[in-house]
Amino acid sequence: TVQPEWWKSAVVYQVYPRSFSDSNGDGIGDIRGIINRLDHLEQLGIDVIWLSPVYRSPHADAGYDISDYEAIDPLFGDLDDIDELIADLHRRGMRLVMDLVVNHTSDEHPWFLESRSSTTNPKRDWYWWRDPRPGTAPGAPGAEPTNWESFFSGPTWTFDENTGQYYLHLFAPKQPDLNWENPEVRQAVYAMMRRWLDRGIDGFRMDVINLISKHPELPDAEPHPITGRGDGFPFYAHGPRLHEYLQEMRREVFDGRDALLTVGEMPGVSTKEALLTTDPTRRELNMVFQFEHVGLDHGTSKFDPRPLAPGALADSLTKWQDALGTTGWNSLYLSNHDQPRAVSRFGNDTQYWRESATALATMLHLQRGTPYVYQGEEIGMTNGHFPDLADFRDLESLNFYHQSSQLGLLAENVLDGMRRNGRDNARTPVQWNAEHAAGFTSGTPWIGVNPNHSWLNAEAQYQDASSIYNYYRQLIALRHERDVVALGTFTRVDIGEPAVLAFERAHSADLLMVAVNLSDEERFIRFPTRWAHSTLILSNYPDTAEFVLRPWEAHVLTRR
Ligand code: ISL
Ligand code: CA
Repeated sequence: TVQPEWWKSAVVYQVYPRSFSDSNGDGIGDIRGIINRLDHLEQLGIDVIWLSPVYRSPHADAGYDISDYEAIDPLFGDLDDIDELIADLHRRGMRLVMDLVVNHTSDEHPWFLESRSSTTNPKRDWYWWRDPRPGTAPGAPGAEPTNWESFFSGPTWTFDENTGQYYLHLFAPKQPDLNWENPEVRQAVYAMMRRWLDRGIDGFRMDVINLISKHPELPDAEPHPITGRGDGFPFYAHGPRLHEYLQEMRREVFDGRDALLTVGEMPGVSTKEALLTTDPTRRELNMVFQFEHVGLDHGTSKFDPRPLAPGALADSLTKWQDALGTTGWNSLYLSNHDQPRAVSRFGNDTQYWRESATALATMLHLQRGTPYVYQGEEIGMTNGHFPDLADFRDLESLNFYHQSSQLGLLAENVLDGMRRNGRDNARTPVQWNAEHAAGFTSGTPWIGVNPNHSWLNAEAQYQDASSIYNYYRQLIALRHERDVVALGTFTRVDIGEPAVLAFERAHSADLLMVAVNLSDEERFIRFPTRWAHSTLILSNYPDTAEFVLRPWEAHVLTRR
């Protein structure tokens, strides 16, 4: 029988299929490529794969624009490949969670093709259609129904000549937002989800699920002085019916099945909303991805990065541990396909590459919550190498670049921002070995391989007992061996050094103390006296020094 809360002691590994492993030499990763690499994941000890979208898609946003939820894009394989992946994973005692992108579809989805065909089409109301702003010339700048700025630059509305109305897209024009107010939309989504579960998958990661309920009046935002557009987030996120929809989905899709993993991606979520969503008595989701810690280094935008204050990361994560406490549940992540590489962003990817990658992992994996490893993180992959504009692929970065040059920003500054925080950093091919294209493909990869694959690659780390990969194995094993890691309470311990995150975990008589130096400098530490007689069970340095944690040193102690 399936443990109802198995996902509390599970470690999830995110596969971004385009960049994981290419089996047929076309330069794009595919499902067969994943099947070929399952030993790497099993050896690591991971329990679940979260697979980013592999559905049929025009790939305007790398698969997050879906034109058929129930077909696999030929770039990635076919349904037989998915069935084989599910069977192979289950044979190994692992599970598969699929991405669910239902805030929007592709503009090439048959639902949208029908919806846009006429104002009287039965599916017209499946999307957000609105008249031009009164007193304006339809289609002209400023005639959009609201002044919201899209996530990918430009207005959130596109004019449709044929029917004289605008449709809403919080992301690219090729990603029209579904209208969840319409019960037919919800039922169509639930039916599709049920068919995937019947196929044998073990849960969903739900893309921008906090955007499915919008403020029905669609009010204007505070306009930016130059673009005239503003942040509509307060009106299109966490709308009045969000919790109603999530509870309905739970009943319609998940009730009566074995326990599944559900994680909602929620940019901008507050601790209060996260608690409402993950409190199990409310029957919504198991956990959410919150965004506070991945926004700490944003200036006027993500492409205007600011240095992190010492202790800012530790303080933010502690705040979330405390807020969700023993009522809600955290998902723990430092990187994914939308974020720069954790070791480059929060660590030191030159002088303390190995130390900082393992320190960050220790800090994250030993908190209360379900940890997520993003592909390549387990070998300490670093930000990509993008000398020129032509090296970038992601539409978010490219749109931002073009909008910025229209506004007269200095190209070199904008490029620097893209190099630091652009999403392509996470999307360079996984570095399997030191050979051609890092062993990712026999052909030409769709995006440049990081030149550091000559020394930074999985093969070089398997046999090296002190490698990042083998350190992750120990951390993951610890979660599986000791209930305190999955189930223990979290209490931060103030040791007088803001750059050190120290915390206790307690589960009945089993106690852990975790102390991580999140800086390039040696830090003095004194543990509370109750830790005087304890055993060091894990550390990322080969030896210990008295009274100090060296740069990025991490200690895990236990006592009973
Ligand atoms: O990376 C971001 C832009 O700065 C995030 O705001 C991101 O757009 C947001 O987290 C939503 O992400 C998800 O939905 C997007 C898709 O492009 C991302 O890849 C996905 O993770 C639209 O489907
Ligand atoms: Ca391929």
